[in-house]
Amino acid sequence: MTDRLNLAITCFPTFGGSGLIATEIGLAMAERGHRVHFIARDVPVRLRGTHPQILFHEVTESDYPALQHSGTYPLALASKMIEVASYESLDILHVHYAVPHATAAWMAREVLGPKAPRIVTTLHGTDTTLIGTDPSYLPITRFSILRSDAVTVPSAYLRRATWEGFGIPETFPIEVIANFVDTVRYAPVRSRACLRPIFPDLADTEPVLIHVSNFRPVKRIGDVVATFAEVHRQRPSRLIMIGDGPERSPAERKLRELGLEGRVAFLGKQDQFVELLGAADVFLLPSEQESFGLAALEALSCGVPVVATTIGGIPELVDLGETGLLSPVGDVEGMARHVLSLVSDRERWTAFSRRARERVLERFRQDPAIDRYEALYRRLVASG
Ligand code: GMT
Repeated sequence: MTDRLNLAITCFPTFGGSGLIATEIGLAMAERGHRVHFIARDVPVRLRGTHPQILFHEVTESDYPALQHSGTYPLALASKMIEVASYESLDILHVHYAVPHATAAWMAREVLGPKAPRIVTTLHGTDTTLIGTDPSYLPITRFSILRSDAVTVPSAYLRRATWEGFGIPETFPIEVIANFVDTVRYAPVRSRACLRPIFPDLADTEPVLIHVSNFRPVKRIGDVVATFAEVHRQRPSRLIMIGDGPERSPAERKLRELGLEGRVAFLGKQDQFVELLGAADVFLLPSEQESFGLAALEALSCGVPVVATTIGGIPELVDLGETGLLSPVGDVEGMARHVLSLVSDRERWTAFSRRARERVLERFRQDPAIDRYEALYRRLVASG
């Protein structure tokens, strides 16, 4: 076993939490001297700068008319994995998402035979709780999980959901490695200066709520709007919406109907929003499902309390009554009450904010998580 690992990472290159975590793992491994190959459709959004230890391999699909709409991405990806693994003697292929990435990795391994790298699959939730348990994908998702050399998940909730949702025995090892955050970049700053260009008439006393997501139905954007409307009815407030997706237009329409458009800023997809996050008073996440809630972790790291739903992995991230407040899915009034209880009591808010930062430093720092991934890679390579 050489000291330097030759690692390939496959993820979706978009703003989704899975792609962000995969990219940070790759960047951190390169910093530790390993050689890192990203095999993806496009350069991942957070793959910033150039690094001599990082190489990018683009997956390109055929545009041959007969193949259109036939879902050739997994095949093109598997072919690229085979190519990279043969040319570069990969030790590890770390894929994020069971379907189709772990499936493509399995196909590549079948072709490569004994020279194949070890496959690590990280499940993120969307791939299993939302897509993978759909009967049209269940057998192949289950198979791809079981054929991985190691499987990791970001929360104990997702481990249980995977065992139960796929009928996998609990003796099948799934390692929980919680998602992490760069606590230097995501640090409490609390300057409202960055809010002025967005809300020029913002009063110092007005609370600012923030929501960050992909605006998919699972995020219940309607509940973000309804919670904000109720908070604003009782105390004039502002809302910043970061991200984009199918639920954005209905939300903008609803806010116009309510006459609240001047109170809410839709900023679309943004990568650098840490200042805004730090300037906000409460992070709102009323999701129906969330294996972890990475954006909420980033908020906590900036010392911003979270008001969210009691689902999935959120209770593992938010300490109820200490760093945030949780309600059942759809309980808009409860969430509005929680927001008001924080923004109307400065002492309480400050205690939540201080503890949020402390808990993140205790449990969700990047280095210990990267240590665990590195140890896992080394264990797999050693067991050979
Ligand atoms: O739902 C999202 O925010 C996107 C999505 C993804 O697949 O990229 O997120 C999933 O993975 C994130 C990173 O592990 C988690 O923080 C999210 O909770 C998870 N989403 C769901 O479980 C619905």
